[in-house]
Amino acid sequence: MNNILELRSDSFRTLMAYFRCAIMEIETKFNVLNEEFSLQHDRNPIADIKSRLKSVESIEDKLTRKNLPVTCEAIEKNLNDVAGIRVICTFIDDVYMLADALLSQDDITLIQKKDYIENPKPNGYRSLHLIVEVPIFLAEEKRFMRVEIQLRTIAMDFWASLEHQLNYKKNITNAEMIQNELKHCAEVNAELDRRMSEIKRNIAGMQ
Ligand code: 0O2
Repeated sequence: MNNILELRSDSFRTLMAYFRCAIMEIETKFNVLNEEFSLQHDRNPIADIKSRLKSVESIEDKLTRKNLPVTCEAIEKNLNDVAGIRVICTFIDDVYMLADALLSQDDITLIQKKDYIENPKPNGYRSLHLIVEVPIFLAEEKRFMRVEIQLRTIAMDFWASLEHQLNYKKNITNAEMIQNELKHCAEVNAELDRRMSEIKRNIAGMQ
């Protein structure tokens, strides 16, 4: 079959449905953890969960960029971010608590971890990225699907969303001043996260 046409085929639609199921599985796991934590601690560690399936155009672009054939097989083997979930947390501690709780579940396999909170990107980007494999249970089979999870605080999400709109992958030339300003904002943001965590700890100590 013509490579590009394969992305219009039934098998492609089925594969995308499997990725949607994987998103549902992971979202449910985070919702359960949020519920349990809020019962125990009277606050929600998760402020918001956003999910997205990579668009056909982005899938095609990414495969082509990587010199891979535009096929379902290549997607399953090589693309880790077709199913993406972003978990927006209240405090930095919540990011690691939720990541640890998810990764300790016996049906979750960690494929890759990138800690851009511990080691921010040179532009100031901060988030914890996990690639995990989760099983989805179909009528007659169990399939393991990969999902990219980005965990970050509200402050990190605020910065990343604005930076994405303004700058990310836009190849702005002569923009040293803008890059420096964005990096400075990321550092102010990180300080804000630290101070809010400190306030949380102080309040907890008073109770
Ligand atoms: P979009 O438009 O958000 O979908 P790979 O995914 O393997 O090709 P990489 O760069 O090794 O590439 O993956 P990494 O570092 O885990 O980053 C993947 C995703 O993190 C990006 O997805 C962005 O969503 C986010 N991200 C990474 N760096 C930045 C950054 O500097 N600024 C912002 N705002 N977001 C970032 P996509 O598919 O590249 O983009």
